[in-house]
Amino acid sequence: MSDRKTFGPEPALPPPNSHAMSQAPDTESVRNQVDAEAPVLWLLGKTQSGKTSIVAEITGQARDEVGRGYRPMTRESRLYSYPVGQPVLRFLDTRGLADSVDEDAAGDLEPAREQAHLLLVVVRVDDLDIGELVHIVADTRRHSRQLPVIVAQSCLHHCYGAQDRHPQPYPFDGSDEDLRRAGIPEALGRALFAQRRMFAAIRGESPLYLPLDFTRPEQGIAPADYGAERLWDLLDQTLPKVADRLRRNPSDPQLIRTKVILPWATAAAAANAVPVPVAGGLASASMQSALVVQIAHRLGCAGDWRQLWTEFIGALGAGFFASFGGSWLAQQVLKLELGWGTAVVASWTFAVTWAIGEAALYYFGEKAAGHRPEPQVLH
Ligand SMILES: Nc1nc2c(ncn2[C@@H]2O[C@H](COP(=O)(O)OP(=O)(O)OP(=O)(O)O)[C@@H](O)[C@H]2O)c(=O)[nH]1
Ligand SMILES: [Mg+2]
Repeated sequence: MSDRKTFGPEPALPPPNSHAMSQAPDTESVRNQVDAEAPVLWLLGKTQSGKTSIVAEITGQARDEVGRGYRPMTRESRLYSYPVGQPVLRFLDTRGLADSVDEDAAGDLEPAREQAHLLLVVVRVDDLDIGELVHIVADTRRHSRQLPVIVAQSCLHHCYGAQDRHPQPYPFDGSDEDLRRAGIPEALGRALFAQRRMFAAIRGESPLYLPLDFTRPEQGIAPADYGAERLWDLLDQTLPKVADRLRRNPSDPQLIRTKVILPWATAAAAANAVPVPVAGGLASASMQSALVVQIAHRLGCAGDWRQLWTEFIGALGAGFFASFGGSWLAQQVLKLELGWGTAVVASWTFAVTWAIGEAALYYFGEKAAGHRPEPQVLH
């Protein structure tokens, strides 16, 4: 491993005047050695397929590097250590392959191959023009027979109709059954299958498949980290020693706000989906019920959809809507420092959906902690 080439931005030596310079040299060399031993996850895919979005989702780094369209974003390979300072895993984000043969990106392949302990191939689920990519994966496997390969099939909603939403709970396990899961649009099943068939000829163990949709909150496709749990499970499976030490707490309230409440509130506002308790009745499939049930599950409260929603609405009561005011809302959203969203965020449906999310966070958070939620806090 010592002759492996390395990429930026992790400097091999500390910058002048840094705190690290003042440490004893042997401490520093031990640290460098630990850094160098953390396994490398190599992200490979065409440009704008979602590689950097995966790094950002797991590490919280590289958010500024996520692209906004079809322009190639990541211009050179970068190695991200995670967690910073005491890395147990490193992400090698390589330049995206262009649609036409790309000499420059090809130059990155050899050093990446030498470094990788796990290959994560990223393909947009509706892209079948992936012959060159499959060829590179096959070639890599010829060199490293044992290298585990995960194929992330991203941007699932590209195969959805206007009314379709992500099936919940996440139904995919990477087997052929994925192609006919209840609740998935037929077009998605066909696309998943067509891509997997292209990877089937690769030598050695079959790749592990991971359908996912990592969106920016303002896209309003909820949840914004669809498939993240499955990604963690696959890391557990392929890198069992490190995954345990990496997993972020899925019940962290701030994470729930950005990954669950914000996208659902945006989606509800865009569809002008009036909350069911206001419209009257207890329909089982409103956007707000999906939001509440997801929060309950994330916080570790078991129960089926109807049971959790009914319980929550009962606890909320009419007083919630009677006393609802919007002034706190702007503060909550501003706290997230998203720097976007005006019209949608200002709408009443957004505000009330957000408030329902906050209430669910409190209610199920208290329950999960073994406390009795206080009704007056909800009103
Ligand atoms: N809907 C959806 N959008 C995604 C997904 N992954 C990435 N995107 C979006 O696609 C665009 C490109 O994402 P990046 O993560 O920058 O893609 P990349 O593969 O790193 O791109 P390059 O650096 O150009 O090679 C961004 O607008 C992302 O928000 C996904 O799973 N679903
Ligand atoms: Mg990128």
